Amino acid sequence: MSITLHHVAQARSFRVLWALCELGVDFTVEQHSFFDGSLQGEAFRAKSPASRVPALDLHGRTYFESGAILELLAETFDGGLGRAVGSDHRGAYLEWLHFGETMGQHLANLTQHHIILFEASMRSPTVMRLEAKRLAKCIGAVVGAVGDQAYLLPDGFSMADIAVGYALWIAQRFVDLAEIDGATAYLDRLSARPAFQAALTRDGAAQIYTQDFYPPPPKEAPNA
Ligand SMILES: N[C@@H](CCC(=O)N[C@@H](CS)C(=O)NCC(=O)O)C(=O)O
Repeated sequence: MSITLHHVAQARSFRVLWALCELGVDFTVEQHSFFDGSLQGEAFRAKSPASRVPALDLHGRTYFESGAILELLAETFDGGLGRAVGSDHRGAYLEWLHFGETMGQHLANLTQHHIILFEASMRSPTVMRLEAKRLAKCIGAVVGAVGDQAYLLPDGFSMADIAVGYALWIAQRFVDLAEIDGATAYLDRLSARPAFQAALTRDGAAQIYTQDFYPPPPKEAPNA
């Protein structure tokens, strides 16, 4: 049975792209765009009810929600990327896998304010600064959990690293990782994985982030 990933370059569907590369399964990538209206049509809404990516056609059914898809892939394919019910690190595995979306909410707000809301009057400098700080705090939590380990869990790489690692890969555009001990080293370790590099070759042309860094707006001096 065929596997098709519905993907927008740089979007959360990259998590699934990376996971499929880690698992070494055959799949097709169907590239979509946020700007041509195709995600808003009925055909795509039948795959993903809020017209979001990722959607994954897998063995005759379509799934949405990147975290759920990562869990499902870990349960469907051998690869040791999940942690079974009752196993030692199951709780931490689920916590960090879903923490990817705690980071995701800050990324979504930052993306909206820096990129989507293109007129200055639409943007809130306060939100931009606050969300960058909140995201930095999340990154601190992640590297605190990694500590001296290579990855989030003591028994090695898992889907949790993919969920959080994607968020960290995008987060470097809004937060200076050099200011958070261990953050660059963890991201370097993740992005050096052959499957991450393979996923990058299938990601497609940048659609969302065209700058390497989007600095938070400076605080205005009082009485300015
Ligand atoms: N929690 C969902 C979020 C999916 C999501 O919001 N995807 C974004 C791309 S990163 C999207 O498709 N946005 C289109 C829109 O908001 O209309 C997941 O992890 O799959």
